[in-house]
Amino acid sequence: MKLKLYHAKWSLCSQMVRVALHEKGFSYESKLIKLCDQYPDGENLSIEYLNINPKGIVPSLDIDGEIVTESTNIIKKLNLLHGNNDLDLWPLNVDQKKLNSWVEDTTLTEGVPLGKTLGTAIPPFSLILINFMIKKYLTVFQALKVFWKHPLRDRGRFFLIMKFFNIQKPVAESSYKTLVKSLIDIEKDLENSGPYFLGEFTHIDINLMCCFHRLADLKLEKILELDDLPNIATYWKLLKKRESYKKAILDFYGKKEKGDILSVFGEKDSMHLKPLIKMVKNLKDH
Ligand SMILES: N[C@@H](CCC(=O)N[C@@H](CS)C(=O)NCC(=O)O)C(=O)O
Repeated sequence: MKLKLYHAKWSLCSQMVRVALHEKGFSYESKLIKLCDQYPDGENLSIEYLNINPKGIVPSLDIDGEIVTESTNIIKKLNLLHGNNDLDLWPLNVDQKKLNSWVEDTTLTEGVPLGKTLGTAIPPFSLILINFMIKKYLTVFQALKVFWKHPLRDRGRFFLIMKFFNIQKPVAESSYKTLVKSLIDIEKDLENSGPYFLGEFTHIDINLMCCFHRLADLKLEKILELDDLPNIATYWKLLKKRESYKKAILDFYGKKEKGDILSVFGEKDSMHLKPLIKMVKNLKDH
């Protein structure tokens, strides 16, 4: 069986699929796509890529000529195939309803308003970097081209606005509550399970590994290390120890990714860290 993954280095949904591929023990051909919000020559809007994924987003997986899109679909599909590792990401002995709803809530799903679920509450915090990259790498003409060409109209519009304005602060602030509530729910759920979210390692641990890692990228990792959320602190340490964390996430950071993060944050924490920690303390007692 031949697998070809179309993905981006710094893309949450691509990370999820790469972790799944690694965990299941699949080797694959890698086709890195330069995204239009990070590179002037956005390959995700090229005719070639739009023939693969008409929405112009990554990841997409070619399985022997069949194109599968949407990270959750891809991971579910991979789970039905046999890789070198005997690992079931959807084991029948775990609560399927819970697994399904948590996986849904930790995926970036079109149509779900930003900030409604954990999966859509994290991208607003990523905007600080996207805002920076659009301003740095795209000319006005290129930003207009993205606006014009992007099949997802809202994204094209969003990217164009970001060329001129810094919108990340208010958008991130509107996601505080969902992020904090989700962390408190995870903390409570871990109380009765462990070491992984539903006991054994499943699809939800992949999504949470990538969501938590994104918080670390955005200099919010301290929120995962609080005395108020001790189960999350232990769980996050465990996730980081998995080989897939290094091979499918960390190893994909090059000079550009590291440089952009450093340019935006320097050695400082995120401006959102303190208010978020305060909110954890307030909401945890209720
Ligand atoms: N629901 C999709 C979301 C995919 C998605 O939004 N991918 C982002 C990267 S994480 C992307 O391609 N962004 C580039 C763009 O929108 O132009 C999935 O889970 O695969």
